[in-house]
Amino acid sequence: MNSRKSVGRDCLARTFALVFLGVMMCGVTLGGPVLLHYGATNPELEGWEPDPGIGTGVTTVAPILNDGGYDAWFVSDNAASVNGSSDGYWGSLTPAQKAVADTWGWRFRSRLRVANAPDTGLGSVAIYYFDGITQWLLDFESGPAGEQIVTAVSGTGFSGISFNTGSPGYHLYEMVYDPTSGTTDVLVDGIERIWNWTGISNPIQTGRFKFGSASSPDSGQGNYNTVEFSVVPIPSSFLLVATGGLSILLARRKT
Ligand SMILES: [Ca+2]
Ligand SMILES: [Ca+2]
Repeated sequence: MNSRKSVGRDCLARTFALVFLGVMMCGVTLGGPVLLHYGATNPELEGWEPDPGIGTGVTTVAPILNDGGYDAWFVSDNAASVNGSSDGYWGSLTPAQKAVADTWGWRFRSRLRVANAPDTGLGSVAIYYFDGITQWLLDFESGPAGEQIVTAVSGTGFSGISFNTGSPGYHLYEMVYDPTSGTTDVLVDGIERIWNWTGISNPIQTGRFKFGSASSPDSGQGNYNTVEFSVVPIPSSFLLVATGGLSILLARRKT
């Protein structure tokens, strides 16, 4: 092979490799937790944005310590009618984070409990995410013995697919979005309980996630121990395959 051509191709392959790895590293950097609430800390100190009704008589908030072994921040919707605004705490994705979330997926999880028993759901205790097309909302309620029930909302009036945990107290709820199928799975305490959920159409907002009351026509208190929205990083297995493929490409260029 002409040596000048060979050097040129090597240079091209190396440039491609650097650009490729740069893009991949950028994707990895963008992955991981975007915003986290933990324990009894005021979410505003953690970077969450409060709705106007937060801390008013309509919606009271406060720390709560050793609540069955967990510290938490509670959000209590005190209005049995629809609130003037949705009363919760917001976080937003940057356009770059939103692009990674759309392509590689996202996870929104919370360890919480509905404090009153019984308490109908109807959005008074909720976590949700707007992806620009669909709203993914988990609605929480409790039964007579305080057993915690989660509903993946897919219709009007907060109707949807429900799972009864069968026990009171805190549980860990996770929404995991699969960009391949465009559906979301719901895990409770690490076990998949709801799958192939398609959410509910809502193109009004994009790249925003929230916990608290969703302008509910109902009252109710949620005690939030953990709330975390994560953009899913590029899987390391993909990186291995990609870099492996690149090595083969470079080796072939050299022969
Ligand atoms: Ca309300
Ligand atoms: Ca309620």
